[in-house]
Amino acid sequence: MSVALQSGSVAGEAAPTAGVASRAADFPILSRRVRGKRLVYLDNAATTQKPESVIDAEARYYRESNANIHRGVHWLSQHSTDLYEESRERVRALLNAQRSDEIVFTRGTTEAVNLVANSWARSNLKPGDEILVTTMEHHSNIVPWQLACAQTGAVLRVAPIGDGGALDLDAFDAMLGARTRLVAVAHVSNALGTVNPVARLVQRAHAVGAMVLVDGAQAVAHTAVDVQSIGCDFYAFSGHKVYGPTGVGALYGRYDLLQAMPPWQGGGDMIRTVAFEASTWADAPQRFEAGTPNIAGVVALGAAIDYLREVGIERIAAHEHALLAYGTRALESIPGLRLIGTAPGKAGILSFTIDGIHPHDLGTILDTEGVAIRAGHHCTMPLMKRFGIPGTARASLALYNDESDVDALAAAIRRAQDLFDGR
Ligand code: 7TS
Repeated sequence: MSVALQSGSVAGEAAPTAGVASRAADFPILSRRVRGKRLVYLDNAATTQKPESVIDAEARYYRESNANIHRGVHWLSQHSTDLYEESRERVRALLNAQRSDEIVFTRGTTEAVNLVANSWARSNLKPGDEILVTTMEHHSNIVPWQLACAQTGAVLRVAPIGDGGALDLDAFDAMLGARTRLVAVAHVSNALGTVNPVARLVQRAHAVGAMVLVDGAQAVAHTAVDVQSIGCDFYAFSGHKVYGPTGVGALYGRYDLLQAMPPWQGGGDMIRTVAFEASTWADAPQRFEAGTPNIAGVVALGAAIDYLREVGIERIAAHEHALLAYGTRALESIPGLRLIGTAPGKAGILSFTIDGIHPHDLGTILDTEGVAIRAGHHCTMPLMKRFGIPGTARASLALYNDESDVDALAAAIRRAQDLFDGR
């Protein structure tokens, strides 16, 4: 993958994003071939590839540092605990949380949302209370709330979106009221790329006394996140979408809230005392980290955060925005292609349908060309219903993509169209 230079740069002056895509060299998998072709990896919203430094960190942990944490008196256990807790501090810094004990390690975004649904929602909601989500939510920010509603008698409400895929802010405001106890909203939509104005939504929600959980799964690798300036009560993300390993992620929660919440899973490490009569709980965040966690994953997530900061999140964002503009122009020039999700300021996601070709067929044909995209409902079935379609084809960008990847995508789509025309 060549270095993508941005148009508009002054001669002799490096464009702010120059060199970002050249970091593709840091990702071993990107040099492999797939089906005899160069791998063009455009499924980054599903999971990102991992740089050598992250792969190394996980392997090095097992080679040099492996021991269980928080309970050992021996040196290795203390060392392992230090590495684990250093990653908590890295996540704190990444999200600009006030304190590291506002960071709970989880298996990922899904588990983080389930934690809040099982702990906060089950202990705070009563019949008639409302949880407000939006039409564009991922299933993992819908189903846990449906379960919590079934358990508490609370009601799930849904703020609509416009045809371009932007949240209808007036409708959102109108749906907030004295019954609204929680707003759960994506920072960035995985199927549309829409970036929600989360700070504004938080302001309005707080004005009626509602808590706000932001699903940051698609945001953290693509934009700087500051939970203090957003003002949210909870923020969730997954390690594997930020160049880190699978099976690890984090929940940010305001400390006073976490400290007032009951545990949702019991076991070792989350207790203060255990007796058969009654047990007492550790403080947050340990209260929510029952059992041996994914220690190696947490350590490698720390390495992924180091990597993000080294490349520079602002540079990554600028690079992806420029590439999105390039990709939008390339796809718009293809006859019969309809972009789904055209909200202003959207993130690096190109979701589309093609007249006469089912998204799954398109995905399969593109795969034969080495172009990896995703096809289907993207775990947003209600959103697909809103657009009256079964699914889309989706190309999603990361820091290592460049114009040659987008060109390969466009060329492969045109070849698929030729194939279908010639049936
Ligand atoms: N929220 C959003 C907005 C997501 O995009 C995803 C995963 C999740 C939550 C769940 O994250 P997990 O790491 O806990 O699974 N999105 C996708 C996707 O778009 N394609 O595959 C997974």
